[in-house]
Amino acid sequence: PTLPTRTCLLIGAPVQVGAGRLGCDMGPSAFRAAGLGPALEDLGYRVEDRGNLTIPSAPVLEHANPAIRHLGEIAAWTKALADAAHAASREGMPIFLGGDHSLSAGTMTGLSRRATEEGRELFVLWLDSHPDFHTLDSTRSGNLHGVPMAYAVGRPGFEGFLPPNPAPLKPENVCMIGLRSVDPAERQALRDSKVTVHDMRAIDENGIATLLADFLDKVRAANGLLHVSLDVDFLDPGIAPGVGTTVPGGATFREAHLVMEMLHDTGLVASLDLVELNPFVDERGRTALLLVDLVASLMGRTVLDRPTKSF
Ligand code: NNH
Ligand code: MN
Ligand code: MN
Ligand code: MN
Repeated sequence: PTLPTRTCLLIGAPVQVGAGRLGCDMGPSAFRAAGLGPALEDLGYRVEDRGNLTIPSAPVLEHANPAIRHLGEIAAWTKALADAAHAASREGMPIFLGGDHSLSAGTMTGLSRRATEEGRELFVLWLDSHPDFHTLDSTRSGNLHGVPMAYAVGRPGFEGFLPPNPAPLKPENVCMIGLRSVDPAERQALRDSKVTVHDMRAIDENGIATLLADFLDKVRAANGLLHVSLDVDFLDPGIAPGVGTTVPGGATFREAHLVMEMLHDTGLVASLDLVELNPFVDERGRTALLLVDLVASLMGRTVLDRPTKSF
C-alpha cells in the first residue's frame, strides 16, 4: 500500500504558551533548518511549505481554576489549527510543526470534522510519555499542553472556553504508547475511559511492534483515517534532549523507527503532529535531525528493498 497522497503540506504552529517553559515557538524553524522539506522531496513527495500559522491578539479568559495559564491564546490557536487541519486534510498530508502539544486540540478537532464529513472515523496514535488527559478543572500545572486529548474526546469542562467540538474523537479510537508520567487525575480518567493505554512496561514486556500492530488492525478494519501525534518526550531523553519535559526511560531509537516503518507499511496515516521540540534546550540540533529521520521512516525510507506487504 502507498500513502493516500504524494503531497506533504508543512504547517508551522509556533505556539509555546501551553508549555511550562518558553522555546517551542522556534520548533517550526528548527524542523526546516534540519531539512524536513528536502528529506520528503528525496522520497518523491511534492512538498508545500505553507509557512507558520498566526493568531489574532487573543482576549484574556479567566477560569475558576487559578492555575490555568494563557487560556485565551490557546483557545485562539485551537480555532486556527482546527480550521487549518480541516482545510489541509483535503489537499494532502498535513504535517504540523509545533509548537507545544496544546496544538493537537486543534488538529484533532479539524481532522475529526473531516473524517465525519467523509463518513469515516478518525483514529489517533498518541506517542507521548504523557496522556495529556487533564480537563481545565483537573490540571495542577495549568499548562494547557496537558489537556488536548481530554478536549478532543469531548470530556466535559471545556464549555465556553474553546470552540465546541461538533464531532468528538471516539476514545476507543485512541491508542497511547510510551506513557511513563501520568498524573493521578489522568490515571483515574483513563481507567474510566475506553482509550487504549500502553505504558513503558507494556512495551518492555510485549514489544512495541505487537502493541502497535493490534491497533493498526483496528484502524484497517474500520477503514479509519489515522492521525499520528508525536510528542518529542515519547523518545528517551538520551537521544532526544530537545524538549522541555524530559522523562527518563523512553522509547529507543530503534523502537521509534520501527513504529514509523510499520505506520508506513499500513498506508493509513493521513496527518501528523510533531510537537514539543524545544530548540532552546536542544544540543546542536540533534533532536530536530532525529525527528526528520523519523518522519522519513514514516514516509517510506527503508534501508533495503522490502517485499510489498499486503494485508
Ligand atoms: N501532566 C503534566 C501537566 O499536566 C505534564 C504535561 N506535559 C507534557 N505533556 N509535556 O506531554 O502539567
Ligand atoms: Mn504531550
Ligand atoms: Mn509529553
Ligand atoms: Mn502535572
